[in-house]
Amino acid sequence: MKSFGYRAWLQPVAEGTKAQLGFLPKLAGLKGIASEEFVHGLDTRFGKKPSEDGDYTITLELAEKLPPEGYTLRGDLSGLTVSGGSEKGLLYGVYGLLSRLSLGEPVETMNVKEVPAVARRVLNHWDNADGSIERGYAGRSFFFKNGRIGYDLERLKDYARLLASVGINEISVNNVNVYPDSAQLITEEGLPDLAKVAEVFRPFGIRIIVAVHFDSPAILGGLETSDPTVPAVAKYWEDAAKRVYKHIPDLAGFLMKADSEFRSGPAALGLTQDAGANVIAKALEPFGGTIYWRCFIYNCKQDWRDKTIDRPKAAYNEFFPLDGKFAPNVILQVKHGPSDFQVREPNSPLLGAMTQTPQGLEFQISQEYTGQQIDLYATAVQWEEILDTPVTESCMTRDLVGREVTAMVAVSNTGNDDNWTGHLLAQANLYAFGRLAWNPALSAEQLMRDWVALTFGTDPAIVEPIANMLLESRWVYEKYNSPLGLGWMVNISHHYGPSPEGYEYMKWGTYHRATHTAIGVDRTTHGTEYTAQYHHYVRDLYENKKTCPEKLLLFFHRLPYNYKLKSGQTLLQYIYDTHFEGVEDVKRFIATWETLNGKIPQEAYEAVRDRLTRQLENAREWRDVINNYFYRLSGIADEKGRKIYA
Ligand code: GCV
Repeated sequence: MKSFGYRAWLQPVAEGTKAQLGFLPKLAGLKGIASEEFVHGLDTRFGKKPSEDGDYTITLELAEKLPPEGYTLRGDLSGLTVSGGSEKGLLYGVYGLLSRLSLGEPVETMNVKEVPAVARRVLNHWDNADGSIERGYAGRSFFFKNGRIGYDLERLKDYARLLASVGINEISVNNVNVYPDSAQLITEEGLPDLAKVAEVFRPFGIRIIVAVHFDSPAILGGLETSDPTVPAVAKYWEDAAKRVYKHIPDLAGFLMKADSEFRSGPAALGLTQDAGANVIAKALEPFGGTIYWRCFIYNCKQDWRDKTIDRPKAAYNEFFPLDGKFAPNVILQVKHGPSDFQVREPNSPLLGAMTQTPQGLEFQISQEYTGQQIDLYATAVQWEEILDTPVTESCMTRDLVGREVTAMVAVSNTGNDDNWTGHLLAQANLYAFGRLAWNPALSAEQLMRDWVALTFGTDPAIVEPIANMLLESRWVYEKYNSPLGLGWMVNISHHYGPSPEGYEYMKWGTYHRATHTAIGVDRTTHGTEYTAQYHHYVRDLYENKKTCPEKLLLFFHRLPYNYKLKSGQTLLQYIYDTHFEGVEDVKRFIATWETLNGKIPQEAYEAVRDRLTRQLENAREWRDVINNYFYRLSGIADEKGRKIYA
């Protein structure tokens, strides 16, 4: 019997909830993975098996008029038909039906049509061949062991089901920081093992991507250079593509982190990024493969004294001039913000700017800067805000999805912890990413409610408190974290807990430049001119302190501590207040959670309570370190006289 956490959102429905299946299904139509998954789902969720004597017929059929991944669910009193545009669409239809049944939707009136907004719904794993996971907070890798691919087949299959059930259809398994061991994945020695992984995921409609090393031609091919303009290098990539596709004919493509954080790349050779991307694209093209080329490029050897460089400007400067120069099978993978997955930052100015180049919008499900799966943090709330951000006066970021944004990508938060994600409630983030990639119009509220109901049952006395905690969690975390879009006040390297000046004198380009009177970097056209990278409508919003969203004030402006916010609070008082509040909010979360004792499985209750207790410690630490830091610098006391440990 699998544990509660392991089953994630594919739980048996709770006894006595309205979701109990009121009929005995008879299964008709197409046989294959979709029918197998339907039988599996009925059994594990409802303890029922379809029977010839069933009193309600579920028919599975293909319908050519639907897009391949689309499906319909049409039910009436006599039965329900799941139609899929292909076997894959049918599989999604079955998962869609099973979740609706778990949520208690009546079959007789079911009338649903679903088509994904983007063709590529991608998870990047940052797993290393030695079994460690970069920025992983849920144990070790379940893809790799001891320098090579190594997995538990049943677990991998269960993972494939979990991902497919929310529509994820491509995964990279190895870290974008490709080390020598995982560079080997595209060699004759490495490929048979990778092909076996692809085999596990294939029936679930999930294709594999491999992260490749820019220097593969030299490291693996024995060439003297990896310069993509050298014909032998282009030939190396052609041969590599042939080799890889011989083993994995449906490989989705390659993923590249070049010229970033000490990785080699075209810029290091005096070339532009298209020179590298297009050579690999050409090699992959005959096989229908795509090269995902990451835009996370900046100077990571900056001198903090040098104010002429502003890190958030880097990706746009590197890539915008190249718009239109990339081969059609290049997807530029853009992190949602210009910094690096901070708790609050504006959207990347590349989003919406490049109209001639397909882009992948990259999120981080793994909570590197957002509590590391110890603190509660519903990423869906942040993603909703990101998608709700204007690109021009008439276009929201959400509108780009399915247009320039042809892939939704996220860094996975899973590992071999029994419950997959360390913090049980962090499963909600993986679930939400899949569904949001399928349909970016879904609200965080809907996603959180559905996840809670599928996981813990549909009883409102359980759904309401947990969904509300999740929906509040982003703001609560932000309250005790680095304020108003400053970012980065984290402990160096591991990035958990506060260190207000941890990165201040380092080479990474992340400075807030606090003095005793003011803090922040002026990124307006009077300062670093970062704002000029946006469409003028958005630029004007951010330029002006009065129209700049207040939660981003210190990202865009340098301000004195006594600057008055719209609430009438000074900037500094706002910082004190939010930091005190954040801790109280976490205490409230714990109290709310304690009301669930006895109402949800004990294992889940205790595991989450334990994480919340650790979160409280972290929140206290943040509150006291940040408040103390600002008090020492400014000498301005808290108006409410609370303890600042000065
Ligand atoms: C995989 C940040 C993280 C790195 C990560 C990098 C990236 O800098 O701290 O661990 O490397 O982003 O996205 O490539």
